[in-house]
Amino acid sequence: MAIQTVTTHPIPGQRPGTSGLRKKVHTFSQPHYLENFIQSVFYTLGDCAGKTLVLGGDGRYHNRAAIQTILKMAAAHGYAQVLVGRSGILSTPAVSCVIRKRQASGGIILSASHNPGGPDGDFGVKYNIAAGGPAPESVTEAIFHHSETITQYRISDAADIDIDTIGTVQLDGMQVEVIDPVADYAELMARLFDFEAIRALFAGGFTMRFDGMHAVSGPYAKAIIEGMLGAPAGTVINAVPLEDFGGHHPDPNPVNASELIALMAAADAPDFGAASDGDGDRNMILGRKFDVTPSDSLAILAANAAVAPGYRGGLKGIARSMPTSRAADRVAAALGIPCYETPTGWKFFGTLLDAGMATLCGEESYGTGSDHVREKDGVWAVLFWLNLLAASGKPVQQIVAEHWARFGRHYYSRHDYEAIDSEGARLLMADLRIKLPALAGTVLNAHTVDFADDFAYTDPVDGSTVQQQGVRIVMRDGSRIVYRLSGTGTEGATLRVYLELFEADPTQHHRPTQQALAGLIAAAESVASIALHTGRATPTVIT
Ligand code: VG1
Ligand code: CO
Repeated sequence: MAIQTVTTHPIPGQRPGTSGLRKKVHTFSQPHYLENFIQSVFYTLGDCAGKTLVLGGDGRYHNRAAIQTILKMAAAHGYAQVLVGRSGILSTPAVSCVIRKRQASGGIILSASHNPGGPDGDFGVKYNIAAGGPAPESVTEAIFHHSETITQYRISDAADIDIDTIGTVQLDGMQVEVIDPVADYAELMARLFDFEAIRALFAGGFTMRFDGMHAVSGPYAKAIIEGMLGAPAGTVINAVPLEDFGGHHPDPNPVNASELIALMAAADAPDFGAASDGDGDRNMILGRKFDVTPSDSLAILAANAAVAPGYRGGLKGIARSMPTSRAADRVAAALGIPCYETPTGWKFFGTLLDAGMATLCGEESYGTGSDHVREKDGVWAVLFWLNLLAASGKPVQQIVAEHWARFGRHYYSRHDYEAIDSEGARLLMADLRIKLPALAGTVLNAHTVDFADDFAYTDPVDGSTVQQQGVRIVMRDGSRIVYRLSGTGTEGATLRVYLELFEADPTQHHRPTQQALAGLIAAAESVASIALHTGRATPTVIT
């Protein structure tokens, strides 16, 4: 066995986006593509000798091949040990959990998250730091700069190793420990939530469907919800990870999880429904014929956190991404704790969590999490809801309605215009930015603009700054319109328009969301000329 130094050349476009580097599989599988990026990660990290790395992915097409390549490159860089999930499986939150528990120096997650998989789908790589969270911008930028000047990479010529059997294998001088992907994570969940109460709930006939969407969370949900909590077999559906996610889009929203939505609308619907995404960090929460918006879910969990043993000591603060509704802000105010507003992407929560300033975090994109790990966490959110349902004895819809009655309702929706022309998208944002200074004081469909700006953020812990994180138009009545371009897509550009309207009056809390937001939707079009710039009369996905 020998370490080879392979000559390569920079491949353009290896700048990580909102959450890692995402490209089509055929881009990732071209010669040197993955190797260049991993070598750039290792250059950024510096001396890797003697360190421990965690490695796993969501099981999508190319996962296994990529794991073998990365193991051989890790061996060539002197890592003492790599912990790999069996069969290459580790959810994003499980990687975060294992990094922290085993005090690894970091981890590599192979996933394009909610993007479709299979040979014609997407692949992705994320690097997580020793705290367990996504690499901050300073690290991802350094990786990108190395990728622009790379001339060679180092890799062992050892044979592929068996990653399907738990145990330790030697790869050159490096130990590869194949671990149970679920064990450490399940043990953490059992410490955070009242498993006794949830077991009693299921024993009493409470019914649920968890849709694994043939992605990574199936094995976790099966082991915990059916195995440890005693829910009947069949509670977890689409539980086996498939390389192409069964041809579906592993994005848990009411549009993509249509099978689950239909189940929850049937006459014999279960009491509770939930789903997670490709890499297991997102969650969707459903009652009978009822879906909970992610922004409301964050606020409701925060307001009821004391039901869970892991949060009984109180919350230090709440953090939400800027486009996420301000429902959580009202809960934070009631609890007398701070609420932080960060740019989109979980990497911006890391410093707040590390500093003990925030306990719960959330994003409108079906992401919820806490300081138990440094990633958003799908199964965790579902267990939190189960704990709440067990403690309250109330159905999902009633919990939400009572929350609105107490705090007011933030009507909320996101309109996505996917795979639009990149130049049109760029022009739309540029035109919008020019208009911003003149918008304050103008009236848009009966909403008077308070201020309009391009969101910039200074991290309160480390002082780092980022600009242009989304254009927001904030009304005097608290309504908001936010425009952003996605940083996770792999085709053209995706425009996201986020709409929020606050309604204090409980008699007005049960209107259809799109109807309640109609005035703001029209205002969003009139300000940004969306149809003109995108060539689309309607969004591709409304959540
Ligand atoms: C999207 C979401 C963002 C989320 C990110 C990663 O990013 O809007 O809230 O953090 O995906 O989620 P963007 O840039 O496309 O809007 V995941 O589950 O795909 O890692
Ligand atoms: Co994800």
